Amino acid sequence: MADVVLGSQWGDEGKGKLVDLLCDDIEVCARCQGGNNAGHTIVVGDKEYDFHMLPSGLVNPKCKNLVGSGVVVHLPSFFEELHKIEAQGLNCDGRLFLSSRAHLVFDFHQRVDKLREAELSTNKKSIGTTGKGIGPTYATKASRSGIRVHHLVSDEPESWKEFETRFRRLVETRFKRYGKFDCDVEAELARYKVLREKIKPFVVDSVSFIHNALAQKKKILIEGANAIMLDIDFGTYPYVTSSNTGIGGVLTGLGLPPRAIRNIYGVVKAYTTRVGEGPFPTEQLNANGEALQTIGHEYGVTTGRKRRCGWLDLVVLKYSAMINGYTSLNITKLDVLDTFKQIKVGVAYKYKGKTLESFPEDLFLLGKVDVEYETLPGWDQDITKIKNYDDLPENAKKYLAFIEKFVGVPVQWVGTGPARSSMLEKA
Ligand code: 2SA
Ligand code: GDP
Ligand code: MG
Repeated sequence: MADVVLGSQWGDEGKGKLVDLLCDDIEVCARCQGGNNAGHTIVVGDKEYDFHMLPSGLVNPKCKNLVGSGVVVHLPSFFEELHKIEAQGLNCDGRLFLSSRAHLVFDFHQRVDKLREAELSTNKKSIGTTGKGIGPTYATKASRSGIRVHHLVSDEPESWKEFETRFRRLVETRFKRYGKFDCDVEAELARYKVLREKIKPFVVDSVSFIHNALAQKKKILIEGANAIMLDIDFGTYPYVTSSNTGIGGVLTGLGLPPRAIRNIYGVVKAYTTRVGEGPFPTEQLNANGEALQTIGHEYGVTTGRKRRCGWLDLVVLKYSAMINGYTSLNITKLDVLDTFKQIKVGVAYKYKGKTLESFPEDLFLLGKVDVEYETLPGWDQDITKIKNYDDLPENAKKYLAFIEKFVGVPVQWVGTGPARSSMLEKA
């Protein structure tokens, strides 16, 4: 059976840390969607690892790691990330696998990502992407003109020909759309001939890989990237990423049947953050938001951008729990709230005096809602040294109980600091 870790807000909830904790006991860790736009910081002892596209299970020397078919992969970044974590002392030999069905991200996709953002910015409508070529690659995938890993590595002579033809056509059509930008097609093709040999040992049929693991009753953990409010279907479209970041993407990105899923862990930051543009109803453009940003060290792991900050939004969380069906929650970064005398949580959206039933799809409407808040007392105490859930201050426990009751999903873990040891499990 497979357990799943998913982001329940706009990302950066601390999924990597939970994956790392669970991986002590895990035999296979898999990524199912997204690309190197994701960023997970994992702190183990005095070492800090930044993962982007590779599964966080690499931190556990016994764990095998799969980059699934739903992931989009920029091969130069794949190797860069791998070399970086290896230089930090992780031995990844024979433990990292890449799906032959995954789509490739090329430099030109990244150029197009930035050109499109620049174009949108003239109308103040840019998405605030990471510039990693994620949207343009999923667009070529959906339009059936994409290039997959097997096109590159197959020994069938027609495959390389197909790779080359597709590559030339893709660049040509982008030149037509965006004007001629810097892209040396011949040099790129030569570069990919080298990368072809380098990537070959990592490539597997991921469907067989994951189903063999299931048949052998291996413990599997699936690591979601980004989060449900950035989901292409259920997020704040168009201010979203280009994959299904919820439970749907887990199934389609790995070829897993629903009944293979056991636990679905929703990771919830004790407040809310968002990077990039787009609506954020509980955002605090004031001293509270600044305090959350500073105390929480809220900077993007991939781009270094400041994350926007605000109070916990339970309307979002309830919507998120409906879609993903969490079996339990991991509330992270509770320690960041330690110094707040009062803590607010968004409990309803009101429009024209009426409470909305769910999270609205129409961003114009969303922009006009009034958020109704509940104010809870803070605990005004350092919780970072606490080792047991029961020893948390009463008001912290009340805060957690409030979330649990509102969302109807039990809290299983609470994060009280960045380290692996700073995670309290509720008995
Ligand atoms: P993209 O690049 O096409 O996926 O961007 C589309 C939107 O998705 C948001 N997005 C993210 N939001 C939070 N964290 C992400 N990962 C990095 C991190 C972000 C960083 O872990 O810190 O370093 O800036 C991530 N990736 C994509 C993005 O901001 C757009 O709103
Ligand atoms: P992810 O994308 O969901 O894996 O999250 P990120 O790694 O992008 O961002 C979460 C950040 O919060 C990282 O820097 C973590 O080290 C840190 N973090 C995780 N859990 C906690 C916690 O409970 N308390 C504190 N203070 N930091 C945490
Ligand atoms: Mg992140």
